Amino acid sequence: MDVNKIRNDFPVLRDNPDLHYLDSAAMALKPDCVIKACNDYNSKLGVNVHRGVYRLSYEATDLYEEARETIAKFINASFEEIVFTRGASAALNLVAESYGMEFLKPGDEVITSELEHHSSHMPWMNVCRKTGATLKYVPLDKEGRITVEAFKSVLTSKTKVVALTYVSNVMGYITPIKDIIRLAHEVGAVVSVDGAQAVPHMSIDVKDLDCDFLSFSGHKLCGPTGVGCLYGKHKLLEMMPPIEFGGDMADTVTKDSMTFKATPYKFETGTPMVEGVIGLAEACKYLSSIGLDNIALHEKKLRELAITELKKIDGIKIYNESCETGIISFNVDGVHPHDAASVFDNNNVCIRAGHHCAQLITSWLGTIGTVRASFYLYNTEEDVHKFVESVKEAKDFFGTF
Ligand code: C6P
Repeated sequence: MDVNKIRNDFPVLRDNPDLHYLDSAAMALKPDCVIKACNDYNSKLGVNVHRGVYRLSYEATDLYEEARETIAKFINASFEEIVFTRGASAALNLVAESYGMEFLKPGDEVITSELEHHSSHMPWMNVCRKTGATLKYVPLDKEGRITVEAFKSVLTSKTKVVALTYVSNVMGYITPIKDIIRLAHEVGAVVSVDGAQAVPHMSIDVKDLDCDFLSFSGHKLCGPTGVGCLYGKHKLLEMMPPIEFGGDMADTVTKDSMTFKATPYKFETGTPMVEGVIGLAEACKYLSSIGLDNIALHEKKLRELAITELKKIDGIKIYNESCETGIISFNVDGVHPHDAASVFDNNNVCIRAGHHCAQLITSWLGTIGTVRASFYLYNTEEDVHKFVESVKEAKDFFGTF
């Protein structure tokens, strides 16, 4: 992997050579090809899809639907199993609002965990309250991981839904999701996987995983904002009712009846985010051309270097030392994560601080928040050194108070 060549694909990095962007878990930067694909659609077409009876609209529709094919291939899904949403949050909510509200009843159980992002956990808390189903949590092990053994301890014949993250946005741990899916299927439960932090960083094959649903966002995989995907097994999507009604998803409407288009269109109400979808497909092609396995290895190497260097500094609490992806969550002893973050900003190091929309795990860790650095394909060893230097500065500066 030629990181310098890759960096040259990203205008933000070209224009800001001193920038150390370590916040890709929040949002990845966008390469030229993605920006160009969005611009090309806007400048050469810029018209609606599925509606116009004219050449430009047919062309836009073709691009939009070809993008669905590309994104489906990216995770080894079928065309009709890809529903476009505003992002991972909207996709995760769609599963809960549609599948959960339709099929859960009092006495049923939903399994989730304290590692979840709010967008994975809260929709099920809401649906359980409304349906009378019970929400259960996989006990985390001492490192804060979901293990297969712990999952077995909460799985029962009453389990109907399992909603778990594939990769935690705070701890970066990879959930043993394939084994969990197999066990969940043995009791007839469906599994909704939050893939927001997984799909951008590792090869995903939904058929091999056998997951029922997988949600992810475009902006974390070098794509545009405001677009994401719900993968759902076709037979499940067919059984599920739409949760939004209106333009484009309707088939026949009379004063007292309505029918809907086939899956996936019945879930895509209104004018879609056409440029977002086209840009997202381009991002999938871009990442595939570099290789997801190469990207994962690169992130791991940078993370290992960072951990080795961080461990040389006294007074740093690393919460996820054994993590296998590119995320480091830590605190400088006695320093509020936001105070520490201000030092990073002064050094042009972009990191995130706080609870990362995952309050269950921050309270499990016994803290108000963490400082989080996250690596991606365009990061370098120099980024790591500047980051470690900033940690030292934060410690020296605030440690004197
Ligand atoms: N995590 C982070 O900085 P949206 O915002 O809908 O694109 O993605 C929601 C989401 C769902 N699951 C996980 C595991 C996530 O990490 C995120 C987004 C960002 O960690 C913003 S809070």
